[in-house]
Amino acid sequence: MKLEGLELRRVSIPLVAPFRTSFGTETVRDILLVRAVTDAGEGWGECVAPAEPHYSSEYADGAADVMRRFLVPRLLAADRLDAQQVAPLLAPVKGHRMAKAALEMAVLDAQLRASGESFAAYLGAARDRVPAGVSVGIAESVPALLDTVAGYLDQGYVRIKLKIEPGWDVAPVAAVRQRFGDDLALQVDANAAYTLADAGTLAKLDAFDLLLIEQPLAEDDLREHAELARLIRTPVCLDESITSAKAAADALMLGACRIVNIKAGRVGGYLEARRIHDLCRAHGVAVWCGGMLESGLGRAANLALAALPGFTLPGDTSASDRYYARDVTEPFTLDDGHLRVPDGPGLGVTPLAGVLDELTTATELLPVA
Ligand code: OSB
Ligand code: MG
Repeated sequence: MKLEGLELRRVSIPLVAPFRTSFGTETVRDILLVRAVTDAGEGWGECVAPAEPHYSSEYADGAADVMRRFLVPRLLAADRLDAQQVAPLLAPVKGHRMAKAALEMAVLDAQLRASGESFAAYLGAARDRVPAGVSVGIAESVPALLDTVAGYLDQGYVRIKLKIEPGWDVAPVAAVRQRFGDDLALQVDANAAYTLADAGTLAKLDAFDLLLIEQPLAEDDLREHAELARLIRTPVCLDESITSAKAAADALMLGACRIVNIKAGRVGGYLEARRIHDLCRAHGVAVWCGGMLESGLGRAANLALAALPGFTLPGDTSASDRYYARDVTEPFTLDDGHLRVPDGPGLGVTPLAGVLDELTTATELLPVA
């Protein structure tokens, strides 16, 4: 395949409700989409970098900038290109994994659309539907949280994840456990809001039989996570800290986590995500598919990844209407607590031209003529 052009497209999609985490509140997703134009057809990628650098150092404008200046020119210079070559070609540029992941995704989509193979088949999916969990933001009050969780359970979600932060942890978790019972699959995500000095508070969560606690400490606190893991019974799961297969291997060997959240964007792409899956599976470590409030394009790829055999816990792979009233693709819907894994060529979904244009705030085609 020859890459002939790369379109950067910003879309702005209002969330159905504000999403509050320990690092901030989002009311709209300002997403950077990329479209690879090749001699074999086009392909779509979605950059998960949020508008502001609070979850991680990357942010959407920064991702667009590094693509434009450094990444896309390297891909355009290649005579022939396939998805496997994207990461090696971009390796001289340090970091910027979310930007690199989006480009690799677009090239892989173009390649698979051309060959007629689905993301799921290419990655090695073992099933055609995956269980849907839902990530519930920090609420105004405990009664409001209970209402929100009740609504999701009515819709059929099979696992609830509560966002926590200092001051919003033991009480909301206790209330949800009390109201919905011991059978509810329940976990929490701190987005790095605690320090080791909070181990006493976090140990109080042991009483609620949580599936896991996600990223309690800072991204670079691997050693501290290992120490915390010895002080609490709830299994520690890492999200922000797992930036590559190497980081995952380090975390497992250090005892920093027993479970891994895999997000392809955070680790530089779906190929690296699959390597983390393979590593964890070989070590008997459970993984699950995280999310970054993706549009239908990123969601399609996440569902393919979540269908791999090592994804033994439900992911943050929720239905489109949990996020958006109007998505750029046909919406993904819940069916008995599950989402269908797309099986068409490439991502198996395509942007709806009219809706995409209405949601688009800027486009730019590289190289500039
Ligand atoms: O930490 O998993 C996270 C959303 C944006 C950034 C970080 C995270 C999240 C979520 C929601 O928890 C996941 C989703 O439903 O897409
Ligand atoms: Mg997380």
